[in-house]
Amino acid sequence: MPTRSFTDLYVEVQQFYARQMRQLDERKLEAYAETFTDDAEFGHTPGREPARTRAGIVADLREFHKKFENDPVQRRHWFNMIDLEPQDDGSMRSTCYALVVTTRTAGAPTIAPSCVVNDVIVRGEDGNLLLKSRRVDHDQPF
Ligand code: SDN
Repeated sequence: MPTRSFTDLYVEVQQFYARQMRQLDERKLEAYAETFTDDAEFGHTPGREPARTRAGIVADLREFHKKFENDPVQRRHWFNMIDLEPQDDGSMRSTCYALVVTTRTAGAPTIAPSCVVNDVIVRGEDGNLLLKSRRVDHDQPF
């Protein structure tokens, strides 16, 4: 197993997030769910039961996106301020900021919600990074 510097890990996590969030924003929900472990837990909205397992994540995101069926929007999740804390067991805690930018055909883009993302990142058997859990906290309570 090659040893990785913190810089290597940090860049790897940035690339992981860039690919992952583009998959979500392009509504490639199966591909997005594949970036989680199969027993993962994912909560994106306070007060809503977190989704569990990859299949559960796909079903939950399908349900969530129904509200845009008659409202074609482009959503983009912008990640920044990634604070990475490697753990003794080889996992990593990652805390970062996320802004959701929504663009419609007319009008100015809206920026909401403003979130803090709490991830636990592990390495899968093939060596790729996977999320064991993701909890998204929103700055503005509903
Ligand atoms: O995957 C994420 C999300 C996310 O999936 C979100 C969803 O709706 C589906 C990573 C980082 C941040 C987020 C944030 C959200 C926001 C959430 C609620 C909403 O947009 O109204």
